[in-house]
Amino acid sequence: MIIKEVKARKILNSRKEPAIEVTINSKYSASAPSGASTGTHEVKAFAKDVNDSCFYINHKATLKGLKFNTFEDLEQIDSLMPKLGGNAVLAIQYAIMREMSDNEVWKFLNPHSRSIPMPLGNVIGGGKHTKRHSTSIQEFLLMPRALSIRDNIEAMRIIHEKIGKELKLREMTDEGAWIPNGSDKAVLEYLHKLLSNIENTNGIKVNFGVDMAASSFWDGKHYNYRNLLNGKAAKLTSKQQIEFVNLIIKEHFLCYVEDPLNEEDFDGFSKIRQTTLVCGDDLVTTNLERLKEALKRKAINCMIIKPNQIGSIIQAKKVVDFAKANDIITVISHRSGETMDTMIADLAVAWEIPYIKTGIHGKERECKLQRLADIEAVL
Ligand code: 2PG
Ligand code: MG
Repeated sequence: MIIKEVKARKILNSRKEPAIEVTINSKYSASAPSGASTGTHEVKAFAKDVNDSCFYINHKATLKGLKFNTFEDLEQIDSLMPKLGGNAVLAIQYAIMREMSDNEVWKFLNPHSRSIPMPLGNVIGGGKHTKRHSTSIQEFLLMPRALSIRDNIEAMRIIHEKIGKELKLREMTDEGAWIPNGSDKAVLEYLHKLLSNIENTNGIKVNFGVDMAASSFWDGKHYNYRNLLNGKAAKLTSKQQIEFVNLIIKEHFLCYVEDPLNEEDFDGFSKIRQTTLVCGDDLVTTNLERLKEALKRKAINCMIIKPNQIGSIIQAKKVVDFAKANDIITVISHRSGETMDTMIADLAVAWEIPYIKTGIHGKERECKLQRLADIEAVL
């Protein structure tokens, strides 16, 4: 396909922050999300700001006439990074992929895939995803174990609704998770008990885990919990944090722990029980060099893939391939400030990524799950 026309405009993401949408040949559009608990090593979303990136795409970039036939051809866009920033590059690449594939990106990239990811659904949360007083742990995540995505979506929806009613909660985080009144420890105990009873889970085995996003409450010396237990704040040293995380993994059978330590503590990560999925998000930031470091230091057995952390679909694919070759489990993920773009669902299928973290509640989250259900129905 040849680019005849490119249009970029400012839209708002789910947090009402400016985001970019790019349309190619007046037909297919794509947009990119933004984080709140961003890792220090992420690329900049916009070189200057959204308006500047839109202006550059609309009036200065020489995209017209460029030809794209394969995934690899998208590398041509990577060179615009210094002028545009990662989110703008990604939105252009996504829109071109839609145009190349007539909106069937997963099929275009990997027609033989039969792989639908298991969802990780944020059901209770706090941290940087709300301005209200809440847990320091950012996300409490459901991992339903049915074989079909449809059944998994339904189980998560039922549990989400049940928790809201049972705990009489009204407010939600940026990602549509309930903001609890209790302590971090109380939430762990509650979820453990709730999910142990299969009657509460639509008859499906549902495990749970956490994204601690620990950099967001690390001050360089301590992990500062606002309400760790019984309404009491607590300051934990690195050593105490490692002990605490290992304890809750064992006590509550956590199947997944993301960013349990701050984003520079590779050695601390290596001391977390790797009988569970120990996942690096801010630690790795979808960056090949940081993944290599994490491997060398035996820090993780699992990692988050957020294409906009690295700002290029080509570079994100390299990271996924390298992770797979080294037996690191991958989890493709939404951001807390999301758009209606569903590309991560297609990428999960095309790249045969085993897990997707994309929330449970809210239209920007549900559209990605729906896209997976639609692909499953075709398969
Ligand atoms: C995370 C993400 C998504 P944010 O920490 O994993 O849940 O949050 O987009 O705010 O970085
Ligand atoms: Mg995270």
